Amino acid sequence: MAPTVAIIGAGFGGLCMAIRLRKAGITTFTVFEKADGLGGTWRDNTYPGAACDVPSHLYSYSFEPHRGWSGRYPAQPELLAYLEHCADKYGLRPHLRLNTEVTAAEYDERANLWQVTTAGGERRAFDVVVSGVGQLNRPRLPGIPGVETFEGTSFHSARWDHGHDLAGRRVAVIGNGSSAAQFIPRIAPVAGHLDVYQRTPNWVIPKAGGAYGERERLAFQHVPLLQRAERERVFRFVETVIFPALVDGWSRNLVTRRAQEHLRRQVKDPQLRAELTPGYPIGCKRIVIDNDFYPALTRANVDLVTDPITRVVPGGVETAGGRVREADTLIFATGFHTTDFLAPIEITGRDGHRLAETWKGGAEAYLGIAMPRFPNLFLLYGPNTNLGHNSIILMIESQVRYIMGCLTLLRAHGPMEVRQTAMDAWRRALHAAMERTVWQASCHSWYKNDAGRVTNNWPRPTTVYRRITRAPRREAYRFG
Ligand code: N01
Repeated sequence: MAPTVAIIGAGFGGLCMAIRLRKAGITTFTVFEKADGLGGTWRDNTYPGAACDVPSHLYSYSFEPHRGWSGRYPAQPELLAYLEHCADKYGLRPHLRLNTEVTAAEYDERANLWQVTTAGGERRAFDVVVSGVGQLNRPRLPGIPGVETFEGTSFHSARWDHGHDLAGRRVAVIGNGSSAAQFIPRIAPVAGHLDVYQRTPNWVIPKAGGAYGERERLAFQHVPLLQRAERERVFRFVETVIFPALVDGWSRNLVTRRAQEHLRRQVKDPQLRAELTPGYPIGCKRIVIDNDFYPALTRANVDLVTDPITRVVPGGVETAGGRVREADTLIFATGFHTTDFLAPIEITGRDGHRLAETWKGGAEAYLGIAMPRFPNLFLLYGPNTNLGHNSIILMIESQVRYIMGCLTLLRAHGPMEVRQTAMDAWRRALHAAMERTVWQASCHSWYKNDAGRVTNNWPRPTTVYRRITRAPRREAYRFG
């Protein structure tokens, strides 16, 4: 009999899992989604200019090429429409439970089942749980004193208030990561005045190419071979040019020079340029890929504020020295809770082991997918599977294929749990590879937990991950 599967999350990961199950003829699955629509991060992030800085042909499922991309980089509405199309084409709608937040999953050892609980109090039993909750799903507000006293309008970039008109207003943006870099150029021409509060400068490299011309669009639409060739070309470029910069000083120098040149070309004012020059090696934090951010900062109505913020006051933001800069609107582009992975879902495995407790020192999983003491629980985009250089869809597809292999094994041999020895060997290899990466350098990034351990990123080429997840090794698991 086919196993029953609970998939948590209807983003790129959860939907990919659902499609592969359907393709294998398994229909005994449910996709739980806390929001009122599918799409995950591409549903949540609707800020002006929201787009993907990974090329379109790589940022789609390999089995479902999208031939109508408007340009080299997909915009958020296109990505959301693509996922909606996939849900329709692969018959996922009847399996989707929207507005249904999973709050807990508890393993019942006697029955070898996961009891899944939702916020509405419903409890259902499944053989298998697959988490597709992502790494960037819970917005993080800065712990700046006085935020609650602000009298204007405030919101997080991932919860954009489209009902609030920014025209002519004094707008303050806190944060300058990839999200801020995308929306600042869009709101700067509209706002009366814009203050960008920068705690740490980011390295920025240019985005090559833009919208497709009619000929390119038609060519990709009608000649599938061209699209495959483009996908392969981009894949090779990021693996051979960008990835080495993360692990090798010489390659890093080349990319650093590209970023420095980009800054020199786009910012003429030496003081502003100095303020925008990072003091840590490129790649340590996620590199911003953008052509419009720097020019926006040079506008007459935009100020880059580098004085540390001391507090938010009812009428604006106070910086060191007591200066208050007035603001009508406060936008937090302050990122996400990234290192506590499945939280706040209460996951309890065998012998009452709580996942939150197991991960106290930092989240980890064998291949980023499975954990000892948590049988038949599999993770998509789990610990140490984020990329600093390529499309996450490649990692998700590898994981889904691996989990499909696990389902075949557990149908034949019963519930499966990764062995502690496999987990320990994995940890040693991972940490050894991690030692060589630039993420270990001294910088603060969302890739690391509070103790400074890199819990989010995969330290080797995508091709290596694809190879080692080709199929589960039986000896890494115990069954029954
Ligand atoms: O968030 P971030 P993001 N006081 O965490 C600052 C993906 N993404 O939403 O650097 C003052 O990068 C913080 O400062 P510092 C991508 O993986 C992908 O922009 O910590 N400032 C930083 O500047 C990306 O990396 C796309 O010193 C505070 C900013 O807030 C990830 O999402 C597009 C502060 C947070 O930056 C997250 O990006 C967009 C405080 N108390 C995003 N707290 C694609 O195109 C935080 N900051 C694929």
